[in-house]
Amino acid sequence: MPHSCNHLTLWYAQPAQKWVEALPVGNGRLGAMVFGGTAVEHLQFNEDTLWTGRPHAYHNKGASGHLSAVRTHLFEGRQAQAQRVAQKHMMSDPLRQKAYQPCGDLYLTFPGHEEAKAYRRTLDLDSGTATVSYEIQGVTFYREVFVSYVDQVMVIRISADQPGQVAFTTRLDSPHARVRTKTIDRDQLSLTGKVRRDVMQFECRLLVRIEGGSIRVACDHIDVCDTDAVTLILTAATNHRSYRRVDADPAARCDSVIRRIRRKTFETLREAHVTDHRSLFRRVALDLGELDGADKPTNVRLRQAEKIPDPHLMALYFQFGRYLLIASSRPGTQPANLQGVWNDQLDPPWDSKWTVNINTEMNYWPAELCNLSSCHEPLFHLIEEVAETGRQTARSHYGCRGWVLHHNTDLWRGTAPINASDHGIWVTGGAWLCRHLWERYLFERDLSFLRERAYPLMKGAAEFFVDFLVEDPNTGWLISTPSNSPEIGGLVAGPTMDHQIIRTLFTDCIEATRLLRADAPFRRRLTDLRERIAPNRIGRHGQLQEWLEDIDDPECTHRHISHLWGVYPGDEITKDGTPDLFRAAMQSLAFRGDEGTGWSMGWKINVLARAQDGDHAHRMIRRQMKLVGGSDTLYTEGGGTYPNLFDAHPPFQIDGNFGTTAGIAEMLLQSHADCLHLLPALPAAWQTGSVQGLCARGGFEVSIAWQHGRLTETEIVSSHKGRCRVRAPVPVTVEGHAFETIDEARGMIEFKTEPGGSYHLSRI
Ligand code: FUC
Repeated sequence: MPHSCNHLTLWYAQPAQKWVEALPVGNGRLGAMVFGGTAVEHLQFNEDTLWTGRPHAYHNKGASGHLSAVRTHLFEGRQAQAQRVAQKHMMSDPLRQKAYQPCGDLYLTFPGHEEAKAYRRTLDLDSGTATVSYEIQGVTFYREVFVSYVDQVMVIRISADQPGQVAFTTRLDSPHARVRTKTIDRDQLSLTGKVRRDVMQFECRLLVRIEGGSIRVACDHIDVCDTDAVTLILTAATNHRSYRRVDADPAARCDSVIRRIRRKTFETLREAHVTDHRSLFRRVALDLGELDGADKPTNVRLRQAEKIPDPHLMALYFQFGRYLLIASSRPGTQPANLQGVWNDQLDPPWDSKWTVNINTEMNYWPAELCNLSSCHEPLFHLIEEVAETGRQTARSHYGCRGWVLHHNTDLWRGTAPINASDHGIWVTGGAWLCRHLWERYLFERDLSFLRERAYPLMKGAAEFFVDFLVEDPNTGWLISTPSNSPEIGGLVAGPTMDHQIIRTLFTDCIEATRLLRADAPFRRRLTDLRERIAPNRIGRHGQLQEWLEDIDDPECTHRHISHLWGVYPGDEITKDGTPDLFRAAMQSLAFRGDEGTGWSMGWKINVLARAQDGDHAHRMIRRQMKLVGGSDTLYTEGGGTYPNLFDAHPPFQIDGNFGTTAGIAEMLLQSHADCLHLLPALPAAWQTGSVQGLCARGGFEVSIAWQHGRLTETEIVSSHKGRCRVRAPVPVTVEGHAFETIDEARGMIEFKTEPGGSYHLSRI
């Protein structure tokens, strides 16, 4: 029996009591939390299109008629009136968006399994499999759970090391009211349900296969007796077809999935899953060094790491982030929402939506860098859809062309401002998402992607701002108004973040039109407007101003660091390129402080990586990995990490996992400033280590090794004919190839590349 205790395994010596102790598995569409109880196993599962609501256009038809009044109030310093008018006339209809829903619960009851010995519960990141094993009266029982993307099913296998020992009762349940169960074909249970008062319908299907022994199927449960092993196969589906249509047949969908796997053995299903999972997961390896005690349970190690940093646990956390993206975002699925694909509540925190004033984007920070480019795909599809609905919102809320997305969207692709005008009216959500399209181009250099998918969406987002930007009567600059600096300071004229995002969008569009040799008049228009957008400014405390006026409060420790967007994820403020602004940005960061929600800390790690401050970034990772979840009241603790390594906002929010994963990579490799910067922020605590398979802008895959804090060797694989510029912390040579020294002081060299060429750099 496989008993994984390798370097890529989370493990625990007891079953999960709480949801944030259970272990997540998923295939992007289906997700489940495995609790691992001995007498009762509980798998709480989700299907990513099960939401409240129905197809709906949220835009508010008369809104744009009030735009000029709101602007005038803001220009003349009447913020409260501006917010009042906007709240009354310019908000989404209805005011709130809909919520992601849990789907069901699978329970297995094992009589006589209360007292178990040698208990072990694991999540093997490398095979994408959760396991449970324990011993009862000399018999070892073993469970294995995975969710296959290839076959679209969750597979659970229960076995024992002696024949005829496996016996249990299984049933399906759901938190939704009025669900119905029935049996199908003497080996299946079906559960059907409906989201209360809404149109969403779903069905879950459980197929039971026994080896030896007997099976008895009742209307709401299945008993298996005296079997050698049992394989349970679960799938689920809804009637969702697209954000406009909910006319699919969940039963037919389940049928077709079950039909396709009917003849496949457990081994075949498992092998297909593991091969698929590893084709993504194994692209990156990370070794940050070892510590004695790496074989202890993960929760124990988290506790210990509060005293002694555990580099191996950090590497595990990094790989867990990559694992979560593979498990929550695959081509054809919904993008990872605030909780990825995992949610057990009918009324989840912030509706478990896609919040785009930081959270959704952060989910995708590791996608390109950490070699999971295909997992980015669902986000691109969402952008295509909000670009459609966002066109109506642009027109009816602002009388503008192009498309706009405010700070949230849901399954129905709402794009209008929600909740309250003081933070809901924030116009740069779509423009920020467009950065992801451009970044994909930068990483892969695929001109057809740029031409066919990215640029048309980027252009639509830019067109909105061509119409929306207005001249500030006080300064003469073009500004974004009304908007806000997420979620602080209320509705204003000209928050810094908006200008950074819009300037970057214009710059990216200008570059795209050059590459595509298209749209020259539009390029000229953007070039002209870009010069007139309000610039970044340094305020009286030496800070980067968050607003047009110099009103930042140095005491404010708010979780959002929106005006640092230009440092990360943007790149218009860099340490070497714009040193004064960069210093100001770091002053702003220092005022905000290290403490924060999970995602706030995740963002700060990336900014500190760009500041090339490895030791501070490392302290932030330790803070992020502080174990929380000891108490029942999730909201009472600060940001950190739950026993299952899920990020605590609190409550659970997956963005911090992804932000920290990206941050760890960003400490080892950067490529935003016209070169591959090797080990830009290596902390003293990571003395010796290596990373393989990170991606860099320009079409490169990079592996780096270091010893005693010094780079030893690097392998760069290029997908293109061109040039590669590398900045290394020690003098390097490119073995067997000519290279030029570009900047000796900064250790910058350049060499020619061929498609598929592999270049070995070593220390001179
Ligand atoms: C933004 C943040 C909150 C939370 C929510 C989902 O509104 O300010 O902290 O993450 O999104």
